[in-house]
Amino acid sequence: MMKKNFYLIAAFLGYFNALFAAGDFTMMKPISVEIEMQSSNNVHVFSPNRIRLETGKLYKIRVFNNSNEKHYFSSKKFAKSVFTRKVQILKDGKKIAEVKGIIAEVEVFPHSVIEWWVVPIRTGTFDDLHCHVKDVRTGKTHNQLGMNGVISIY
Ligand SMILES: [Cu+2]
Repeated sequence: MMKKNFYLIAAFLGYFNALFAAGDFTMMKPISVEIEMQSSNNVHVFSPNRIRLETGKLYKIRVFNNSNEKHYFSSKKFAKSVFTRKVQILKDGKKIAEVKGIIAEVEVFPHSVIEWWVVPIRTGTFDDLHCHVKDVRTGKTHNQLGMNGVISIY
């Protein structure tokens, strides 16, 4: 699987170089997509819970957690279908860190925001977006309580 991803990324970078030979990929402007992690009592949701992206474009997926609990933004199918440029971690609206490399999922702490910068490289409809944090009162996962969604790449 790792090898397959490597070839996909290599193919993508080759394609990208051919398209923007005179440009600089790192200077490309991202398209901002905002997703809020919401939770109160027994309701846990991603808003929106349907996300639509296109291959070959750079996205800055801003994941906000304004709730009092931590949440995961986890979709293995999505993670395997994008090239991650970086994950930016913000504190009080200011960047405090950038993480680079292959990212499988992100966890966002209460009242925090992260930015997952990606370029989708494979099309598909990925129905495995979920949060696997366990709710202590009900014993159910946030996924079971509604915190899930679908990411489509065209
Ligand atoms: Cu959650």
